[in-house]
Amino acid sequence: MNDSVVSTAEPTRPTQLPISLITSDGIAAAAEATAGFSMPSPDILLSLYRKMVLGRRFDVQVTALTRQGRLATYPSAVGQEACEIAAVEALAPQDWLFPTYRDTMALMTRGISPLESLKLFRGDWHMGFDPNVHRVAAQATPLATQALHAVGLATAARLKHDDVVALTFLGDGSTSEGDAHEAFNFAAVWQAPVVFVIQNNQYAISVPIAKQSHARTLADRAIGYGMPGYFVDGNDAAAMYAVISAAVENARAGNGPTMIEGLTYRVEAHTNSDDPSRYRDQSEEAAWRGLDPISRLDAYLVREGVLTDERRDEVAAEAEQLAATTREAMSEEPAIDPLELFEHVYVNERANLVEQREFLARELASTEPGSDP
Ligand SMILES: Cc1ncc(C[n+]2csc(CCOP(=O)(O)OP(=O)(O)O)c2C)c(N)n1
Ligand SMILES: [Mg+2]
Repeated sequence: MNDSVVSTAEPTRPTQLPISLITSDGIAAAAEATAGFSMPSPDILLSLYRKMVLGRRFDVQVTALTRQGRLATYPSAVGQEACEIAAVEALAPQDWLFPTYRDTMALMTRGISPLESLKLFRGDWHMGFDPNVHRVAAQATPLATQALHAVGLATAARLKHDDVVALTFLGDGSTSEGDAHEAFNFAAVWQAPVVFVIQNNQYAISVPIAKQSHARTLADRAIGYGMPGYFVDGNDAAAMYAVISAAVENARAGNGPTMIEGLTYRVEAHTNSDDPSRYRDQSEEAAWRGLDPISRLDAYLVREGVLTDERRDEVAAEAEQLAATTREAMSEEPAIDPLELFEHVYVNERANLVEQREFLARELASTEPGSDP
């Protein structure tokens, strides 16, 4: 590609209504709702179904373990399985995923073990897995920083002619961050092979999307940056998979970034320390639970004769096994040395940190069993 040529092609504009392949009743959507995207094959749909069921069971289990005090905190992605799983399913092994704190389900789906993926939220260790093994970056808590990292890695890959696409998740609220703007802009300027998947779950903790953005959709912003934008039903795994796959292939072919907004809903609390009843109506939650992404795919696959009762039972049994493995992984108390906090921060020791470490060491020594309090 010639870097001095600025593309004058009109980037794809987001549709008025979210792109949908399967309606909320589990029926194939009408042609005008599909924006020309095709239904994925039955094998892919079955794989999406299985991974969504496993992902949800894992997430529900982790939330329960957090209530039991086994983890320090956990942001649930229940209700967002179509976005989480379709994104992972659309990536090739050599591609990179840049997740947020909400995307542990995606980490697990990409092959990271429960023990490793949960270390961070357990307060056990900064990051429990080697990012190079599964090509998954650290789960970012500072909002939108992961988008910059994705653009950086993708730009480097392009310069090195590596066949690598970077996909990053962002929340609706995170799109208000300066880092998100910088990532979108430079991804387009450098034509980086990046796919931005915005999970519009309609809340940034207690702030609803209406107080966050006055744009018709978040995907509309793509046009201003000069990249294609897609507004998709984020509870429709078939649609999310079709659109994300096309964006990944487009990036791989050297055609630059794409912004995809999946319209979904965070049915659970922001984290276990949040009480959503203080800022939203329970009937709203109930309505969105009725638009469940797994039941929708289940209904479609049954109607098409692809999902049998036997297969569903097998997947459910596999999910129970995963839940048991997850409980087992969290059953042992990790050996934590609080003084490790000070390691890996600076190459050269800093006087104030040395002082703080010595203070903590004295505190720990004075609280050891048998010491005089
Ligand atoms: C730079 C920064 N500012 C503020 C926060 C505090 N914070 C944590 S989560 C959150 C809401 C983010 O909402 P959204 O991007 O929609 O993601 P969601 O949690 O809904 O998945 C905020 C403000 C933070 N982590 N980082
Ligand atoms: Mg949100």
